[in-house]
Amino acid sequence: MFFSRFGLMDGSNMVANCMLLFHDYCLVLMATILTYVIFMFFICYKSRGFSVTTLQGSNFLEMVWTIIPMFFLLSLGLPSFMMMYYLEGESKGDLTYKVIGHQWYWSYENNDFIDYSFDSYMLPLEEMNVGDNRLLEVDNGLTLPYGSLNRMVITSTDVLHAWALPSMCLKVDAVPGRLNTLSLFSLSPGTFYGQCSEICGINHSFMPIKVEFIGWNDFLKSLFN
Ligand SMILES: [Cu+2]
Repeated sequence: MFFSRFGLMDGSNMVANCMLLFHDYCLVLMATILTYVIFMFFICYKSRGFSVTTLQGSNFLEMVWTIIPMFFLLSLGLPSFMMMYYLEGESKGDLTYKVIGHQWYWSYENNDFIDYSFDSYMLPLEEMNVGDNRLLEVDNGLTLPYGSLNRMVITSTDVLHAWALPSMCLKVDAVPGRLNTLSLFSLSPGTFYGQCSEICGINHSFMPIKVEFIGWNDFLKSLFN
């Protein structure tokens, strides 16, 4: 329990796990480069016989220290762009939800099958049941089918908010007058929590996000009931 708090939350879908792997890779790469630079610095500093003049005019060496960092940069840039475009570049999803931030609650709109919208307020302490998560439960959570690509369109009506689901490595700003998109995908059923992640006023800490993934059959039943 203690050591698990050093890292980020476990990823709950494919792209979240890719991002966590990429994060670890970046840290390892940076630590390796830093160690190497410090090590070389001490070698140069300590040894009197070693001088940079012996390295001047070496075409081979110049090629090596240009090409090797280029591969390091490519190994950082390519996966980063791939994940970024995967997360926000999707123009067509199975379902499209509009997420609107308000001071201080979220509301959701959808009209893929029927037109409906609802507000999602935090559940106060008095209304909670044993086992509920304090500051994370809501009265109306968002319910989505798992195994389908959900396109989230995020905006705000008053000030900046941010819609975030840490276990899916998602976080996007809700900006008044602007639509930001996200792809939300889960391979398994489950409940995921998040919180508003942009300081938006006095009740900033009290506008949680709850997303529940259920099967398509249950989802359609819940829509038409
Ligand atoms: Cu907010």
